Order: sequence, then C-alpha cells, then structure tokens
Amino acid sequence: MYQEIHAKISQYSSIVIFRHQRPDMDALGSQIGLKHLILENYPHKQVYMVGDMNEKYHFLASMDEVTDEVIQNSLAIIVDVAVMNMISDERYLLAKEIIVIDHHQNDCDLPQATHYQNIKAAAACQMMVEFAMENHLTVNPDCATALYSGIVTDSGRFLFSLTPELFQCAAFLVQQGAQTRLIYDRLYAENLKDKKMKAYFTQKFKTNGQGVAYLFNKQSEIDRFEVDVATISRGMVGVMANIEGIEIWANFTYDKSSDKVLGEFRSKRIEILPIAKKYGGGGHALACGATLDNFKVAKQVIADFTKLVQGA
Ligand SMILES: [Mn+2]
Repeated sequence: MYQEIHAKISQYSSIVIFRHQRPDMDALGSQIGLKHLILENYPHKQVYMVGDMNEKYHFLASMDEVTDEVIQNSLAIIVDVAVMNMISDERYLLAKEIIVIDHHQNDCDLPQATHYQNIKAAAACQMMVEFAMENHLTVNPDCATALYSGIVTDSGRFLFSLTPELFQCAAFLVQQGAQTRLIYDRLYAENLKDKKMKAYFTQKFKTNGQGVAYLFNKQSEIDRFEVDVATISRGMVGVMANIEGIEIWANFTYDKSSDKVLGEFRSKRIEILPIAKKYGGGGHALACGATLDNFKVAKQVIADFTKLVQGA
C-alpha cells in the first residue's frame, strides 16, 4: 500500500492535499506532515494544502491559496477522511486523480478515488509515518512535529489503540526531532481563568454518598465568570468525571433566556439515556441531557439516578 502511494506521488509534479472540515490535530498533522515529506524528498514538486482552519492550530502551518487551474493539473490526496460530505474544499473533484489515505472504519464514497485504509492505525498521522518509514523517506523536524501532534491527540495521549506500531512511529518521530514540548504546551495548556473556574466548580459539586454527584448553578455564578450558559452547563459537567465511587454525575444550570434549568448528565457505564428521555431530553447512552422547568425537577432526576445506581 505505502509503496503504491509513493509511486502515485512520483508521477505528479503538482499535488494538493485535502482533509476534513473543522480539522482536528490529526487531520492537520497528516496534511502538514505529508506536505513536508513530499517537499523534503522531492524538492522540485509543488505541494499545496487547502481547507478551513482552526485558529488554535495555526502554530503548525497555514493553508495555501490554490487556483482551480492548479488543481486540474494535480494529484489530489485526501487525508483523515473518506466521505465526500466531510471533505473541506470540494475542488478535489477537479483533480487529475484522487487518492484517499485514512484510518477510519467507514468505506470511501468517492467512486473515482483510490482508497488506502489502515483501520489499525490510531491516527492518519501514524499512516504517514508508516509511509515514510517503508519508503525510507527523510523526515525533517517540522514534519516530525506535525505528525507527532496527530498521533498524540488521536490516541488520547496514548490511552487508546495502543499497538507496538503506534509506539514505534512515536519513537521514530522523536528520533527525527519532533518537538513534543511545543505540542503539549500549545494543545494542553489551559488559560488561568478556565482553570480557576474549573477549580471553583470542583470545590462546589456535591455527592449523595450513593454514587451520584451533582451541581446546581445559579445565574450569579454565570455572571461571576463572565461566560455564556453553555460554558458552565456543558463545559463544567466534566469536573465530576472519572472519580472513584461516582457512577453518574449531573450538572444543572439556570438559563435566563428560557427561564429553565439545563441538565447535562454523564455516566461511567450505567445507561442513563432513558432518564433523560423521561424528562423530555436525549443524547447518547452515557452522555445526555434535558431541559427542566426548575431545580425541584432536578432533584427528581437525581432521585432517579440514585435508584439506577442502587439497581445496577
Ligand atoms: Mn484521525
């Protein structure tokens, strides 16, 4: 597979790299990393990157301006996505040839594209490293940093999909000069205000001693931190997550605009969606929510969660 990709790239003097909309670090890392890889090993090729950009990730690179005419004479490489409606910049359709390099499980719905897939890869960036290693390509430090950033984020900082291959790729990138500190500082540094706000809600939440934790938040608390209601409602429910002995946690926040109480519910493993639905809400099995009339109803929700934990 990786030799075939290499052969395709060799055939074109101009290449445009695409990826999915609202890019995460893996989409950008694989896009930027591949551009570096090609330019480093084929300095005479023209390589461009296109797509919408997330301001937070500008530190790695910015996108290129590309005319339709350039794309018409190029190989389009689409990374970290294989479905048409998620690709940012639909002009890949103009290209002479399209290849897709992706690690997601789903099939590719571009009939005219060649699909290169490795569902065992934790990240599209891992596929780029495998591609580089198999073809003995030179990886410069900027390339290594971009690829490492996708590996570290898509693997949840080495929590998910931990294979020997993933660690081999990470080790290789560190050997090539990946700036791991830069990535961690940029991606995982919190601002002071957010940290203090989380500390406030962490101090404040209560538990019923029976496996349920909860927060009741007033308008004055939203005002105090000068944020919108979602920043508290959806943003602070996580302060009660991953705590020993707490199975279900709920964040209830007064919403001035609707004069209702927004409930955000989370659970480690007990399905809580039926309770959210009972109160007119919805979502996922372990992460859902409902809009309630008042805090009195919120107390009934907590009672329902308590019964769920007792019955589990
Ligand atoms: Mn990915």
